[in-house]
This record gives sequence, structure tokens and C-alpha cells, in this order.
Amino acid sequence: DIIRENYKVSGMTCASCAHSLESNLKSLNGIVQVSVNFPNQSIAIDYDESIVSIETIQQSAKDIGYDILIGE
Ligand code: 9UX
Repeated sequence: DIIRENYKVSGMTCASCAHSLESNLKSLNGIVQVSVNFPNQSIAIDYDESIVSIETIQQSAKDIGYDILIGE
């Protein structure tokens, strides 16, 4: 199923960071839509949980320097 989840993100210090993160996550298999809200320091992710896990998404963000805050 495709689900939508919202998380806070740390590490975004400029609007270009938000674009970088969005582009990075959109390249993953199983991602349907990504919307980063820079002023709110948050992200909405639509993804197919049978294809990609939130842990994989989180790791991909971490690899380029951003932390998706899960469980906060
Ligand atoms: Mo601009 Mo955001 O270099 O890291 S992309 S601060």
C-alpha cells in the first residue's frame, strides 16, 4: 500500500538543502511523492511500504547529511 508520513528533518540550513533532499529521495524505488517544507523543517513522504522501508529512506537522507527524525 502507498502510505503518507510526515517527519521533522534536521540538517537543512538553506532552501537548496531542501531541494537536494527532495531530489535524492525521489530517486529511490518505491517513492511516490516527496514534499519538503523548508520553513517548517519537515517532510511529507508518499511511498509504497512493500517496496521501500522508512529505514531505507532515512538512510538515504543521512548519506547526504540530513536526519529524518522518526519517533519524535
Ligand atoms: Mo547551501 Mo544547504 O550550500 O547545505 S545547500 S546551506
